[in-house]
Amino acid sequence: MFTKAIVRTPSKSIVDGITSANLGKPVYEKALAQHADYVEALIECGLDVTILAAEEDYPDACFVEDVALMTPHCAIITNPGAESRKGETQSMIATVEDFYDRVEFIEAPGTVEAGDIMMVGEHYYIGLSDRTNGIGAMQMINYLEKHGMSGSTVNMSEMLHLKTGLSYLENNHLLATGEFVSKPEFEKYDMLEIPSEEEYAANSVWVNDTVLTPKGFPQAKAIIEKTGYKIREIDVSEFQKLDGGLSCLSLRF
Ligand code: CIR
Repeated sequence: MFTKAIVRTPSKSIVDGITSANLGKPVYEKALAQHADYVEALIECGLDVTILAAEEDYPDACFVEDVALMTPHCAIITNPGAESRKGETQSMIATVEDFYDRVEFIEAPGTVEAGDIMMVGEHYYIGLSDRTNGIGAMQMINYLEKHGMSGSTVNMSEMLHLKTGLSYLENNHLLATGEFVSKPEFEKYDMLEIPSEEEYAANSVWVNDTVLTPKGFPQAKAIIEKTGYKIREIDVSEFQKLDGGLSCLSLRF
């Protein structure tokens, strides 16, 4: 069960966020409205939501998931691989310290963006992406082990982050698309394969037996419905324009 979440209000500078999508620039006012509905959905799931102020200097700062890993035993502040995102950690430190006594830090030359980290119970899968390197992943695994958990790396080559194409929905359910469908390390899970035309919805989020999923992906919705969870759709089109999925918009713990 999660009890809390941290989000950050999108800034006007969101129009300058990093993107590889060819979907145009996000519309600030629409992003704000969609973000408010996202917060509402987290509240509906029973979470206390801390809403951090927008940071104009960091266009991607609303994607808070990438700058910290919140575990039941400690928090780890990351060192984002994207140059323009490194400074996002500064203001997150104080917030995380409000909730955790034990806070660890990924140090250069290690880089980690926590969108590359998928929690399955006490084990954490860490994708080796363009944003998360081997040194960062090893630091992360050392911290996890220090605090009684475990981690392992996953090679990947197609997606931005591990959770761009993979979401653990508890009870052994694993939502997957693209390169992750055939990875041997995920064979033990009940794989719910999302077809490539709806791959964006492979980034969905389990929150206390509700699955938050992006609006507009009917095949994915039908697949997730098979798990028996309640589904809450959220329109996140403006964040999709920046390669951001549902999970990226919050830290849940
Ligand atoms: C970026 O490229 O860093 C942002 N535009 C999107 C980050 C999405 N975060 C995530 O998948 N965890």
